[in-house]
Amino acid sequence: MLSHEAQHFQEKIDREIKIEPKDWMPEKYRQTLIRQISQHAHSEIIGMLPEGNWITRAPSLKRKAILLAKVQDEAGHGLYLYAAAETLGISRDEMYHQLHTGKAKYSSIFNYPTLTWADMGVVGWLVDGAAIMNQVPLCRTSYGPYARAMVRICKEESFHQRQGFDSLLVLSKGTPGQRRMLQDAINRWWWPSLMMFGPTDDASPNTVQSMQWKIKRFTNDELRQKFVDVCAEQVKLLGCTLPDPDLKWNAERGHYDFGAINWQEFWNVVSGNGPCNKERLEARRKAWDNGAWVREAASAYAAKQQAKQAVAAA
Ligand code: BYC
Repeated sequence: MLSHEAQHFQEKIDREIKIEPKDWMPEKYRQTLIRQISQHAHSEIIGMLPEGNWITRAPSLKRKAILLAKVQDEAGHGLYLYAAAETLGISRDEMYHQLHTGKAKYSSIFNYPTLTWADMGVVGWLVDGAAIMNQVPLCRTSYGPYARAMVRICKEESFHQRQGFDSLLVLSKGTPGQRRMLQDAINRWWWPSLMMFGPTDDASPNTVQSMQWKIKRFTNDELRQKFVDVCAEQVKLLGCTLPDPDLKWNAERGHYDFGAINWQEFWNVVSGNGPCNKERLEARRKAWDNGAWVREAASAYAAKQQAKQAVAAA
């Protein structure tokens, strides 16, 4: 039998009333949100690294300005999300600690290397495209601060996806070498992008409860299918193909069928053994250590200001 508080909580969820930081909530709801939002925030911050890698090598001033703006946006997304997670009673220092010690996960996709300029466009098209597919429904997630952060993030992600596709369209009309580079990038990013949606529904321990609490609005497999359906059409505009011999329109289902995902590779990457896991975490730890003097100076300044105010008040 549910307690009065638990009943009231579930009624609000069922009536689409947002849960706010000071409302009563089950401990498991709070912990699920802390896990998901902090993982999401870490993904944004770690996600800056593979793209940041190309800022100095962008082929024109226009592309450099666009890439710079995109990478800065990702930092902003991380900050809104850390702030949303803090409303659930965890400190930012604790979240960073969880990331730096490998306790907290971040999206598997950012453990793959960005080898050519075409990767920048493909990351925009496929990685931001997958992110949008997952994040638009999160604008209606049941926890108010997370839902509100997602509204702004989705607007920016939509620009990211378009700039990626735009740069790929240019490559697709370029030299044979540029077209080969484009197809190669699609071949390398396609399967990892499908893995971004998480394990299949029957292997996803969190989905059932997250759907009941309306944290998630669609299951991992539902979102993955929508993404495949969209990309299978978009790739035609680039004159390219997706690297899946089993990709085929299924008129009966009204969806594209697609081939088997290598889940062993996915779990290998998630457990820290992907191509770039070590490099990514090292970069984050180094940034944290190098920033120690800034944190100390800011704390010393805040203490001084507080002392001054106390004297003035006395
Ligand atoms: N990578 O029960 P499940 C971006 C974990 S960044 C790593 O299905 P859930 C961008 C999962 O955490 C976009 N781990 O979990 C930034 C769970 O772990 P626990 C990032 C994964 O939470 C810069 C376990 O596997 N987007 O757009 O119900 C540049 C079982 O999974 C992954 C978000 O974070 C993965 N791919 O569903 C460009 C969106 N998948 O229980 C672009 C918010 C699963 O051991 N997050 N795991 O801790 C979500 O929507 C959900 O957390 C997921 C997973 C759909 C990802």
